[in-house]
Order: sequence, then structure tokens, then C-alpha cells
Amino acid sequence: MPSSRTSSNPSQSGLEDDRIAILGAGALGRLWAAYLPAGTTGFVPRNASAPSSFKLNYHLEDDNGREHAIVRPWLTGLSGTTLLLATTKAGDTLDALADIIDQLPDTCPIVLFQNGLGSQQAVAERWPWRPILAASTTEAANRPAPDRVVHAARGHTWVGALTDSAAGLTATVIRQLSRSGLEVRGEARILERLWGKLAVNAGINPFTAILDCRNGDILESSLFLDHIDALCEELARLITAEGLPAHSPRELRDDIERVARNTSANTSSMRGDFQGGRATEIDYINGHVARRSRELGLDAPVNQMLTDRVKALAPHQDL
Ligand code: KPL
Repeated sequence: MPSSRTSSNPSQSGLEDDRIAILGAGALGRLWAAYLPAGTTGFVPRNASAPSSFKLNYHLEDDNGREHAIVRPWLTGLSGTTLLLATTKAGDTLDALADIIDQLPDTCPIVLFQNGLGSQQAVAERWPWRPILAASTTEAANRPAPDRVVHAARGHTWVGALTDSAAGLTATVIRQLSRSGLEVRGEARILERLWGKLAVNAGINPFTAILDCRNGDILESSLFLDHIDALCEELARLITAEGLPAHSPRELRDDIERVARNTSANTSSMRGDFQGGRATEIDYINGHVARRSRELGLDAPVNQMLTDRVKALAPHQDL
């Protein structure tokens, strides 16, 4: 149940014992902030966009269609933070963290919620001594208006360690996140889970952006039908070359089609980014597949073609 109130028992910083800071006030960050207990959670202002008020007000439509007015503070300091959720876009995460990380206690777990792959590794490589975890979530949230978040469907969130110092902290992170009432589980093989999600996103998101259609509509399109088998072969080869458990191209295609059917009425995050004039995450999805394939001596022409076509739709984006 989302928590509409502000805390009745605020500590000095305005938060109770758990002090969860959320970096990234998009759909996913606002979803977690709404479900976590009000007194424990606040947003981290980005340096470049200092908020003009002390609180962030928005509406949440929960997964039962009920409306909640949400009020959460912009945090004025991070010294007592017990958990940082980074819900920024993949391409923004490294810079956004660099701006604020010196304010965080060294022991504070940082959970990365980005789509695709590449940004998580960049963060773990830059701060290898920090406890850094990655999350893979199937919670579906979108933001049809700046002050409105829709929790379109309940899912699960898996959390696992990326750096050595995070290895013993998964249980603490799960305890704090579970206060939201959302389903959170530990995942020892978080990279495998992130690859599974990347494969689904690689097979849905660029098609929806290029064709400007909902997820389910790609299934009958000739662009999808002409390229999906080759795309799945490229993914299957790379997953094996990365040393992860093998998946056949057929299994990957079945997963992609199942998710496209189950979310048929959804606008994918990539189409939503494009429509909203935001940079897409193509470099961390199909672009990551093309780049890693090149690095490992493999070919991935379909992933490269989809990357190029999405970038041609959004010429402002460049890594
Ligand atoms: O994760 C998604 C996304 O839009 O990024 C899918 C699974 C495609 C659902 O829309």
C-alpha cells in the first residue's frame, strides 16, 4: 500500500531509522518513494537541477487504480543515509553518482536500478571499494504527466551484489526495501538476471520505438518478423561467450514474444523516452550487445542496425 503521509515521528533529518535516499525522480524512483514508509524516504537533488521547493508532490495511481497524493522531501544532506537507490537513466547514472557520492557514508549500500547493461559495470569499476548492488525489476511504472505516476502492474525485484563489499549486505537491503510491501528477493546470480531482462528489452524496445507502436503490435510487424531470429542468434552467441548459462535462440524468442504479449498494451520505456524527448537507453541494450560482441570477436549486425536506427530517431543521443 503506498504511504501517503509524511512522517509523524521525524528524526533530525526528517527520516526515521532507515534513511533511504533516492537518486532519480522518474517513474521508478517515484514508485519506490511512494511505497516505502513516508518517514524513511527522500529524493536526492541533482546539483544541476536544485529543486525550487523542499518537497516533491505527485500523484500515484496504484495497481488497483486507487489514487494517492504523495509528498516526499528533497534531502538536504546524506550523512545518515542507510541505503541509496539509483533510479536514474543508464546514461546519467555515473555522472549523477559522482556528484553526490562523497556525501554518502562509505558503508552505505548503493542499489542500481538501470535497464540494460554497461552502466552498472561502469559504476562498480569506478568505486570498487563501495558496497554496490544491482536490481532487476519487473514492476511496471510509467509517468504519463510530470506529477503523475501509474503503477501499471506488480512484479518482482531481484537484488544482488556487484562489488565484494556488498556481498554480505543483500539481506539488509532486502529488509529495507521490503518495507514497501513490494516483492523483493535476493539473487546470487544478478548478472544472469540482468542479461535475461536485457534480451527481452533488446527484442521489444527498439521495435516499438522505430515503429512507434505498443509492445504487442510489434509481433505482426515485418520489421520484427524479418529480424527476430537473427537477433536471438546474436544474443544467444554473446550470452554463451560471456560465460553465462546458454540459452537457445528459440528460448529467447519465446521469452520476448511472451513478454510482448503480456505487456501488449504498454508503451515501452524506449518509446516513452523517445516520445518524451529524452535520451533512450539504446546504448545499454542493443548497443551493449553490439559493442560486447565486437569486443569478443563476434558479429551482431541486427543489434547494430537497431541501435543505428533508434539513434537516427534520436540524433541528440551519443555515448
Ligand atoms: O521493460 C520493458 C520496457 O519497456 O523497458 C518491457 C518489458 C518491454 C515492458 O514495457
